[in-house]
Amino acid sequence: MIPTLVFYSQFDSFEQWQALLAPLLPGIRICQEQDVEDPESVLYALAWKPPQGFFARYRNLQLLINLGAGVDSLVGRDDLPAIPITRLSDPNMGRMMASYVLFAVLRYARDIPAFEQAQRQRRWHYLHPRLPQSVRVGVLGLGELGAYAAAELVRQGFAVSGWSRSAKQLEGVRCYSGLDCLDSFIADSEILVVMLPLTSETRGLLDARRLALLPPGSCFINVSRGAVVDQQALTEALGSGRIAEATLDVFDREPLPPEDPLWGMTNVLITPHLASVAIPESAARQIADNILRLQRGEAVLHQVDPARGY
Ligand code: NDP
Ligand code: OXD
Repeated sequence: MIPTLVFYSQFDSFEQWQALLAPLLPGIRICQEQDVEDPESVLYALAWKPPQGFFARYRNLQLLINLGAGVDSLVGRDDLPAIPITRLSDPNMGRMMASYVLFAVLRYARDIPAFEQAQRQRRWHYLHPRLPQSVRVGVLGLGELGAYAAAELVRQGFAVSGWSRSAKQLEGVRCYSGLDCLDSFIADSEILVVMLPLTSETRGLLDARRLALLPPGSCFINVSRGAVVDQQALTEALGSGRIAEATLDVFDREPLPPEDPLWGMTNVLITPHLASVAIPESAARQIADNILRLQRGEAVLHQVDPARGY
């Protein structure tokens, strides 16, 4: 029986991943679900958002590698045995995410939406630039990607605060932790960036009450998961202008349905869930290394804690 790695993703190129992984994993067959010859031979899975039931026939699965950072689609499923689940941990993915966040924050800090609107009206609209240190940016979630983005914002001179579950020390970032200080953290953020994983604790965390704590005229950026936010309450706050602007990469339903009111809002910038993506050229090596570690009986790296949810 040839050990097999089964691949699943609707967004990533199987051929590209196979071409990079095959030389690193001699002796392992790499294929997609439809090409699995013997389900019993599948020991490893490399998957992004596989449908429910996907794993049921792979009874010998030993390792599940998430083809991304957030594992919310993999934890708490009933088709998976209790095997290690790892995530991608790739500095290039961090850089890609940080560039998106930086772009979105700079766009607001430099009043670009106001100039875009003025241009459409052929209007010369002078707004004196603010100094970055006068702009308070709050980053919810200081994990691999959140900390990277916060560091880039610090480098640009913004007044950056960060919030996480456990207490942290990050250079240039005022760090807060725990639910007790969440309300005051939100109330102090002129630009709020959501970088939390979706877990049972964070689902709906930014509800109508908490969104109402944002300072009037604030800007909102969500690059984590749509379900961390009450999307209807967010839409209402954007409609009333209480939240002035939003950059949204993630939604509670994806693709965002054509009839969703967010599409028609001129104060909302929508991107289709691509703030950062898995990068085969830089992540293939760590995926192969983890499989080889498992084969040698060593602990795998970048393992998530299913009980914690990230
Ligand atoms: P990590 O798992 O590395 O870090 C998560 C952070 O959130 C940690 O700082 C953690 O705190 C904090 N956190 C988790 N639960 C809570 C809680 N209940 N209360 C307070 N803080 C909490 O995640 P990453 O930074 O790598 O990624 C964040 C998310 O970004 C991913 O889970 C994914 O959903 C999303 N993502 C989106 C992409 C996109 O294209 N839009 C691309 C990649 C990721 P602590 O440090 O104390 O554990
Ligand atoms: C991820 C994502 O979590 O792309 O990696 O959303």
